[in-house]
Amino acid sequence: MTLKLCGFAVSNYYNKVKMQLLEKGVPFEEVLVWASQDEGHRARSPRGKVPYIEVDGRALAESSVIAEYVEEAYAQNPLLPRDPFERAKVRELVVFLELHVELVARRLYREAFFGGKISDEARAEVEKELPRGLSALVQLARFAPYLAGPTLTLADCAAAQHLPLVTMATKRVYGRDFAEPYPQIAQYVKAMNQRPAAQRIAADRKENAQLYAEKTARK
Ligand SMILES: N[C@@H](CCC(=O)N[C@@H](CS)C(=O)NCC(=O)O)C(=O)O
Repeated sequence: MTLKLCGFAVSNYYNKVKMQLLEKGVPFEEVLVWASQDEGHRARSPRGKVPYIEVDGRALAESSVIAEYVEEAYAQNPLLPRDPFERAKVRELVVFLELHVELVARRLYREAFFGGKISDEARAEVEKELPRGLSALVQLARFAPYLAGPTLTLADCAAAQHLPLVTMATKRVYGRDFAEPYPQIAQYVKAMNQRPAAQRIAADRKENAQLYAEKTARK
């Protein structure tokens, strides 16, 4: 049965899983589902978030858990190295990206992308914490040419979605790109954007952005 990827194409977490599926060549069907607290949605994704996947009528939430499932269920084009320590190094990158980069930068999104305003306190905290997260990431990343070394891994599927938003959000909120001290980040994002998987994701995101804007305006 075809794996169903549920969510919407503007979501970077959704696109992280989508990139993995495309890069591995796993057949999947996309199902448009908005994040919501509806009971039906929460029955599949308990915090009302996206993405989740459906396999044989069973649901699985949390992008990192989904990513691990996909690696185990589909052996082709592996995105985790064989060596246990190297596998753990890829997971370390994914965790740093999520905890110390995405979740910090995310506090800016309301002001950067949704016409809201963030508190002075949040603004100051992100200004302190995000450079630390980026510096930690750059310390771990190899950019050779991929994040974990010579081959594409799950860390790239995450980074290709998370890193561009750091640049966009910090430029909008602070008027400067917090990733600028690390030119390797911009170079890497540019190279990742050339990949056919990334190009499809960008085209789908653009198409979904209109619908998403209409939906947000109706709220
Ligand atoms: N930890 C979750 C985060 C997913 C997430 O935050 N998704 C966003 C869309 S990018 C969402 O559903 N937001 C709606 C909400 O938080 O209510 C994962 O890795 O899947």
